[in-house]
Amino acid sequence: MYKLLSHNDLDGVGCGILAKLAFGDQVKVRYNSVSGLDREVEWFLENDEKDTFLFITDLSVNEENEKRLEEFSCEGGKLQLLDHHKTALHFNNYDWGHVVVEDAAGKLTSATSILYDYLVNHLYLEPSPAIAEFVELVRQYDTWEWEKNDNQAARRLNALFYLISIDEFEAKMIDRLFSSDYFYFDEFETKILEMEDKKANRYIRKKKRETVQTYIGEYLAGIVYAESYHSELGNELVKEFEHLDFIAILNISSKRVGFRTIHDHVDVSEIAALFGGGGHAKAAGCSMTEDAYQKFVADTFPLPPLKEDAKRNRYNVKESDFGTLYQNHEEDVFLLYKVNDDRWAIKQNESKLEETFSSFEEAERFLKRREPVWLVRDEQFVQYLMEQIRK
Ligand SMILES: [Mn+2]
Repeated sequence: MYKLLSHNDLDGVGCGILAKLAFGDQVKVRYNSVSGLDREVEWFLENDEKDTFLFITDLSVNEENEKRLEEFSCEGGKLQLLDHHKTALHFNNYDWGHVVVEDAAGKLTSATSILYDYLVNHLYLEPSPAIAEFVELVRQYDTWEWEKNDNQAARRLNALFYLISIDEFEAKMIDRLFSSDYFYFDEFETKILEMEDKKANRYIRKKKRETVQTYIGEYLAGIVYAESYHSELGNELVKEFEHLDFIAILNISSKRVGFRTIHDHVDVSEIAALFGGGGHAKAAGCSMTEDAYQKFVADTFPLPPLKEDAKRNRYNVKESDFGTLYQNHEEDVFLLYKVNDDRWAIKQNESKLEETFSSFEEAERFLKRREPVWLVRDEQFVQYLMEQIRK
């Protein structure tokens, strides 16, 4: 018999699917959270048959279980830990540990891709184009390579994983990988994925209209409350409001804050660290401490939301010869216009601001960082120009 203990995300369940393709009903699979694995390992060591071959994938055990597993191995127990997290590299010191972060070709690995290679090399599993494609989608999702490659199939595979139960997902994938020459989404899945995309887009459009801006230290942040679609929402907001240094997504019910940026001058893991959190340079998070609550929630509560720039204008467009018109919540209007070949200026209502700028972008950035302003619609722009002529 075989037993596989794996993570309960797409990559972890990808491992379970491969194990079932290889070993059929000879393998028992259990999916765990990061914190739940150690209990399962203890249960295995105390209760399972001594000749059961244990696989641990996409997760690693604590120090105590590390020792107990080494004892188990020395006493003739069969086990294999396969992982791709940097923090697990020390398991390579054991005969039963195999941790690879990057493969020989320099590609980032996932637990599913490592287990696939392992099963094929040990002749437990016949390789096939359908399985290889599935493994590659999981790998791209888990390593975030899908974003760079705009691999929508990888994104959709993960979305499907969360739309149906793990049991259903497993059964569908096993059946498909077993019987098909290539990987595909069936008609029903395509339909629910389309609906899910539409729902996400509606949610994100609504959230764009609820974002406020404020300074957090020296950085200008966009702040929004959201419980779902965090990564898609973060991506959309950083693109829509380019003048912001980063986006903070507040989840009040889980008392978490997520940070996202695309700008190289900001490292959001440093911002998260100010509130006891951490992460990567472009995406990070922290718990909602009292300090974070004060800055992100209490202090920003009275602020009016940002408005999106008018999108379908023909006349009031950036760098127009007549100038470009913006407005704030107090109904002040701002005309951004070219003074001469290389200077740009801003007129607030009837008075010109002192500052001048070397480019349109610089002037717009200055304006948008000072307070929420948005590009007004054509009708308002034309009316404004007519009034100016009358004067
Ligand atoms: Mn993984």
